[in-house]
Amino acid sequence: MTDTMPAPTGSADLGPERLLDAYRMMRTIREFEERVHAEFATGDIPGFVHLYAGEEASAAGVCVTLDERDTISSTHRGHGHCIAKGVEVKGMMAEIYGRATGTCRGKGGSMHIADLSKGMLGANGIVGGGPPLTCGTALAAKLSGTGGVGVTFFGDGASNQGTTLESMNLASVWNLPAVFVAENNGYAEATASTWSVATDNIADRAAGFGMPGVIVDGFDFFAVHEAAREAVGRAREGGGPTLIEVKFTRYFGHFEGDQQTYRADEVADARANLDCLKRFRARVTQTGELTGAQLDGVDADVARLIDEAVAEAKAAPPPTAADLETDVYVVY
Ligand SMILES: Cc1ncc(C[n+]2csc(CCOP(=O)(O)OP(=O)(O)O)c2C)c(N)n1
Repeated sequence: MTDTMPAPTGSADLGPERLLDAYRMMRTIREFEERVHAEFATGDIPGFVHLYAGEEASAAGVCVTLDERDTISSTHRGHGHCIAKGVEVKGMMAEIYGRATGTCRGKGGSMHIADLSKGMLGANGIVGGGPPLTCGTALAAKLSGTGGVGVTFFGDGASNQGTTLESMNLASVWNLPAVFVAENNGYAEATASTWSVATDNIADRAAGFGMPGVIVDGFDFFAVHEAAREAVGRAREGGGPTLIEVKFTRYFGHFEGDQQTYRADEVADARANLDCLKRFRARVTQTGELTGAQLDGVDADVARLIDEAVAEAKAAPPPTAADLETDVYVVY
């Protein structure tokens, strides 16, 4: 931790085992994204890829509070959400390579990874597509009394979409067990959120929908977790929805290939001074909740896992022409 790096705030109350799980989630996301960044540059990965590096504390801080009753909906920048909700990493990598062994048998690609068995409703190429899905699963959980909570992650750009605003209204009117997580990374493609969002903070809009709104430092796992634990707990107990605004910086361009002419280099500073993984490590080793050796062990496991995932994805077969007619309709 550097002198300028703010100390993480918020209490974890997770215990060493779940703290290690949270660290593994964040490290896996980071390693996955750094590797996809490098592999995409070789030209082997088809389609568009939007990377989540820098934003790990949001997915992990929220998802570590969830269980198998709960669902999440995601965005075009969805790899981190998938990993945090437990989607299998090798299947995800194969999906991104368009292989038949992928999570969606190579038919979805980066922007459409879904695994309903894990409560992951899908990454989503439609900006603002996730919140209405979460209203649906939250309503289903409420009516069937499962105690489940629906969480939707969406960007600052998506926060301006009618679907998102309508969903927040509906969730409040129907008192749904839902949590709205606005991931404000400062830009929608090249448009600054300070320009496109009419209020100073996205969370300020919560009052207009009759729900609590909270702003958290998105580089601080513990701050995100504390806000998420409270929001998820309230939703589970019938207290209705919450809007959490998570503020941070994405480490890569909007998509792979983005020249990023619209922003000054805010990334070097964030990586050096704000990074969620560095701050997590500093906090848990200072408090003695975890040791550096435990964290190093996770780093080594994750590096091996991602190496294997890439090698297996590259060696896997693509879908065949016959696969075109399968998985077209889903029966629930
Ligand atoms: C309905 C719709 N409009 C426009 C687009 C094109 N588009 C893809 S990503 C994006 C920006 C989204 O920004 P934000 O919600 O802030 O998410 P971020 O990329 O910053 O994670 C846009 C406009 C789209 N995919 N869907």
